[in-house]
Amino acid sequence: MTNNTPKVTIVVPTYNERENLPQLVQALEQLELPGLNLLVVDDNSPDGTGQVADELTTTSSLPIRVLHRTEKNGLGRAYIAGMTQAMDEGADIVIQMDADLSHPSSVLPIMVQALTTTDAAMVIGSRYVPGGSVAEEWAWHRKLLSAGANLYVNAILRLGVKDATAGFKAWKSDTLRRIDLSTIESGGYSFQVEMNYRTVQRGMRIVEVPIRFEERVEGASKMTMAVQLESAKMPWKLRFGK
Ligand SMILES: Nc1nc2c(ncn2[C@@H]2O[C@H](COP(=O)(O)OP(=O)(O)OP(=O)(O)O)[C@@H](O)[C@H]2O)c(=O)[nH]1
Ligand SMILES: [Mg+2]
Repeated sequence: MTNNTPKVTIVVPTYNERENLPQLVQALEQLELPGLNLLVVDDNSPDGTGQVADELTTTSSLPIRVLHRTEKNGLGRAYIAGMTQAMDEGADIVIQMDADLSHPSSVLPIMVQALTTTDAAMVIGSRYVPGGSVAEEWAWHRKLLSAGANLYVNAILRLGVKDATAGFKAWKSDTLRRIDLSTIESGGYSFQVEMNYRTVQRGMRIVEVPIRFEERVEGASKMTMAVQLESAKMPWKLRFGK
């Protein structure tokens, strides 16, 4: 890492998050974490999130860049483009975070510290380790689906992590280079599981720190049936495919 202060790039994919993004930026500004900067990856959101992001690049005290993509192409594809750009721009640490304020920014310093002071290759902001939780507003069937998805994924892939589907993660850039992002197959949310699998396959260590996962503040979920189907198939494909 360079000069002891690592360059920490948060990659935030957005699709129709115009109400949430300014609030997220404000929370990140307040952290005053040295080396912190933000890369927004917007898939040409119809609600104008891309323009909101552009405006934030001039008004925020945080360094912000916006990667504009032409169409909605799935969470996995947005992350691969964003993480690749972050590494090209010299990030030492790359963080994945949702725009909808579900992920507590207050835990970011702890995740960064875990990466810089231990041999962890990646840190998960985890709902399912002691001290972690999901918002009470979550309906019982959603809690069941989330817990079930974790059992399912771990039964097939034996990842050895409690929160295998989490979307709040901090990566050493070295880990991402070893994973070879360009060959990741997932288009949608199964990206999270595929990335964990690659990490474990290459013998690298994943550490989990507890978070409380909040209900999204504004806007609607982008979870679709097609996305869930891909997520259901991906563990089998990873385990038994070629
Ligand atoms: N650029 C881009 N961003 C996406 C896409 N799909 C989802 N996102 C973003 O990825 C993040 C996670 O999506 P969410 O809809 O919050 O998924 P979720 O957290 O499982 O669902 P909720 O709990 O209902 O919010 C959000 O910041 C979304 O705006 C996509 O196709 N392209
Ligand atoms: Mg969300």
